[in-house]
Amino acid sequence: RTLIGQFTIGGMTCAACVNSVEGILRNLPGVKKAVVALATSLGEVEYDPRFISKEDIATAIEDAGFEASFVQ
Ligand code: 9UX
Repeated sequence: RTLIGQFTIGGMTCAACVNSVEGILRNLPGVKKAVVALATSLGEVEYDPRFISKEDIATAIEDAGFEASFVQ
């Protein structure tokens, strides 16, 4: 199973922030793909809901010092 989660990510100010958030996301269990865009503050994550929830993905972003909210 694969779901797509879209997040608005606050607090990213440079390209290294983007790499950092992508790295965090890609290392989470159940995350198959993660793309983060600095210009739009958007992150799109493909994940398997058997291993991780949208809420847990947002919490991981916040634990890294950024703000995360769900799109839609
Ligand atoms: Mo850039 Mo981001 O110098 O956590 S890495 S602001």
